Amino acid sequence: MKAQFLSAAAVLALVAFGAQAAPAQPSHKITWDNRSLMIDGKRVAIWSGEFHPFRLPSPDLWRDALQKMKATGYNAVSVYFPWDFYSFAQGKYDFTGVRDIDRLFTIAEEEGMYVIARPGPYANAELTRGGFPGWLVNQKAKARTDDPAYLAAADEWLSQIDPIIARHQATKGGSVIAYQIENELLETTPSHSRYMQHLADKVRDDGITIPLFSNDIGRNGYWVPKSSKVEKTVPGPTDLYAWDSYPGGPCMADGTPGGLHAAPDFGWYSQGGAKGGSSASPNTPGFTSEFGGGWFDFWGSDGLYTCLANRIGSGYERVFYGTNIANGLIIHNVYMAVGGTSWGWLPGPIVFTSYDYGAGIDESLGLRDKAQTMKMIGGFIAATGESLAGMQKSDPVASSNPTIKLYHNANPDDGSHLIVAMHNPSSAVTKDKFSFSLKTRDGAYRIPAEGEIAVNGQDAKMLLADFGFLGQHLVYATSQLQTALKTADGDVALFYAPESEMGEMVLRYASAPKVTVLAGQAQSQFDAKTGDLRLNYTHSGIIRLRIEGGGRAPLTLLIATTEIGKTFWHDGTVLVRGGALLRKAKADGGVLSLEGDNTASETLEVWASKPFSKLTWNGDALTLTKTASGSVETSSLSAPEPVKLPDIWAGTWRFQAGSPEAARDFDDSAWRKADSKGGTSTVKPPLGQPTLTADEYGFYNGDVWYRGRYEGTDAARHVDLTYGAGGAGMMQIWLDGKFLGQHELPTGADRPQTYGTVRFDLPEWARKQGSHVISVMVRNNSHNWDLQADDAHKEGRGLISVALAADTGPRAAVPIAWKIKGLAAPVADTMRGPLNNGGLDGEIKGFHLPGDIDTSWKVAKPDSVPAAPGTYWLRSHFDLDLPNGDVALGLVFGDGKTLRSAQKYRVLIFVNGWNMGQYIAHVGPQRTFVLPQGVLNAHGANTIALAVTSDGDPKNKIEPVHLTVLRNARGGVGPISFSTPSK
Ligand code: IPT
Repeated sequence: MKAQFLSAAAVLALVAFGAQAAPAQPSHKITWDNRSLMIDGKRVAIWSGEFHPFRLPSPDLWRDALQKMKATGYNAVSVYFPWDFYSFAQGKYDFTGVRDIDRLFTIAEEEGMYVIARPGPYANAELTRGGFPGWLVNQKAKARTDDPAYLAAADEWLSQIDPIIARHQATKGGSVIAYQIENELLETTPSHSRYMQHLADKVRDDGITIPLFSNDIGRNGYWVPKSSKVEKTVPGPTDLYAWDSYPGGPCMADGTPGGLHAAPDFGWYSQGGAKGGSSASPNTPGFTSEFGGGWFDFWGSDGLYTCLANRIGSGYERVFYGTNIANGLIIHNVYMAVGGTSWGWLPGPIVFTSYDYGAGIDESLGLRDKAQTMKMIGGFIAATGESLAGMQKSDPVASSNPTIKLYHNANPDDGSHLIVAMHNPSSAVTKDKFSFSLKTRDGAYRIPAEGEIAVNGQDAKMLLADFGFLGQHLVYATSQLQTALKTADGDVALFYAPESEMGEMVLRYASAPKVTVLAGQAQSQFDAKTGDLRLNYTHSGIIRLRIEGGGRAPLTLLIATTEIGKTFWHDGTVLVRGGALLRKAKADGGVLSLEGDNTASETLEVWASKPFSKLTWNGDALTLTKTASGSVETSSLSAPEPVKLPDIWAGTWRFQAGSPEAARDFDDSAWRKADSKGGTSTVKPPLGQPTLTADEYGFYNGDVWYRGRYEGTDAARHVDLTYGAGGAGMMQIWLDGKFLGQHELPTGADRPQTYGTVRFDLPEWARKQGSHVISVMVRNNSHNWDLQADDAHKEGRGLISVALAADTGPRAAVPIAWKIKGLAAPVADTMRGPLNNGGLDGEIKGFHLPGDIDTSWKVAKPDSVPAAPGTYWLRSHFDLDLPNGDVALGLVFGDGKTLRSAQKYRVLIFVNGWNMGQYIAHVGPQRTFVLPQGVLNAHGANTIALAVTSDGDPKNKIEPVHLTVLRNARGGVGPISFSTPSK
């Protein structure tokens, strides 16, 4: 029933549940049953979060992201590898710099994180073409089928990426534990089945020996392992069955939260019958390969990320992820754990630049409150380890109050019990109290013996019974376990519950132990008959107890409020209260070196598994005072130094016009003729017209220009255009150098229009005989993704059709001879890659790059530059000298608050040559653009170049821009290399 995989991983088996180093071992196995994965026979819960390195063009910060994930409770990271990010052209791939995924895997290994690899070939992920490379759009073969041409292309990609994954898989000493083939393939015809089989065969041929799975688009029972043999499911070439779900409830377009949803039972407690969940694949562990950790936001919304971060926030995490844990979904990936930036032309047509996602770790890599909650849930998972991963559904346990439902699981191997308590339905937010009766090996109990347990608001509780930890034995507790640590001075355990709730905890001893209340208030009583020591207390601050004797190692119990629990950091070797982040702890010869971040001058309280007499924080020695709790209190940490930012708006700006292609006599002799009759676009020109779409000519990303010549005729009174431009895309048109106008695709819905039709009237003189030139610029806001597997990514971009028309009657069959210009693939900029630029004149000339290209440009006040329709460029240079640490900056347009401006214009933002996004003033909602260090030179010169596009009306001038500090913490991941060459 289960496959076995040999591996040579050394560190892997332990990274999840503690950082004790182990000797390297020659080989490891990944196995599984219907409860969990096992690594070397040891059960593990895979508590994973999604992170997109391609959405963070600063590889040194990948380590920052992974350290923050680990510190907030994750033991695994799931990563898409979008094909187009790595493919410059057919047959041409690059894995250097921001595409150096070998480095990503190495960082994951060094940081002790398991990896789930998702190389597609299809990704989705709100990316242009769902991650398909531009050149694939020109393939006639239907994508994601077994058409040989498509399979050959997919194989080309897998041949590139698989060897990198293969050498980092757990079975070869790396940390990659699972491999996803395809993504959400909802077509299940024989052709699609053969395609899936082909992928699996290819991946195995490439030396991948870790378990394979796919990501079912919901719990449909698609692509379940063939051995499952469950009726109505679709078998696939998989080892594990996995699916995604986003059940959290929406935020409305106006930024207010929609109604609360109840958490669905997707596993052991599902009423779903044959299909789905564990029942669809009875021999494999519950596995959700994407479970909502936020959602994306769209052009023209009212700005949803703050709402999403709260709606899919701490309460949601406890209720929904708690329900998942109760349901046995023990391979669990939160999408997204870390927000990102869809820089350049990465974003799919719906989304704007920020892919913050309302994630726990925001786009700038700051920790939201919900990340602190994840730290507590992850701490629970780490502390319960094999017990939790070995649980099964157990007998129903009745709640004394029907407004509360209880899930009851138990581990048949070690006898431990898990009760997950929440409202019934779980969408309720009332305050309810309950008790329950439970029989364990320790006896039969009414829990709690005194009073009741509360669930207040959107919350859930994961409670343990008959649970052994360290050398202690927990009979039960109504407070939740956050972490436990063995120290030289005895054991330490941290429990929590919301402020002012009653708590009860029973521990088992051979004889009466001595109980000392060190801080706060708690009552204890010992029952000599059972050996039960019962503690009763009300959660307030931190209650500290020291329990000695009774046949066990001394135990320091810390019982905190939930809010105070969030201030603790733990990594299996230390427990630290205070600080903004704990990155690393190293104990060596009595010196404990801590690395982490702090945003203020504060003290730390520290417990450690190894004795120490000296303690450093980021290398600074601190003085220590012993406490009665077996910890030390440190002297104050140094506060971060203030960040001094230049006022870039007040700096020197230089100006250059940027739409020379509009001029009647512009020399387009080097442009390609657009006269193809073929093409793969799903939208076609009328019969007789040439194919104008940009892909047909090898221009896949960004802006594209057309020039068409025709002979004047009285019938040419209007020009009708159909163009494809993605969400919030636009076009501008000139006749003989005169601006006729522009058109923008409507926005404000999360399924925007991606192509449109528009008519412009032609001036009187255009009807005159003689040659006329139409110039058109199309701002291509990317290709559709292919979620439905219907080749939607092939919908054409650029011009689709153009016809001259008379006032009435049929369109004039006036031939137009077209030429086209974009940025041809493969791009010359191999550092920034194929998605950084389009075909603006300034992009081709390098106006966006750092260096001194602008020395001959006119100095201008940026908001008073000569107004002309089209695009103009503004450039400025500024120096930075940021304090070392975790310092994140953003670029803000206007006041940073107004959702949409009265001014109508859009800007491509280039920082040191990197296209860090698109600002559309009147569409919104994004006004602050995250600029990571690495793209920014934190200690030296920086160049900003703005390509501003408008109709030239002076009232549509650019708003002031300024830099802003998004976060300033002392500490950080270390120096971030700035490797942009000066040109
Ligand atoms: C699912 C995709 O697998 C993922 O790539 C991403 O698009 C995500 O959702 C949404 O952010 S799509 C599914 C919700 C239909």
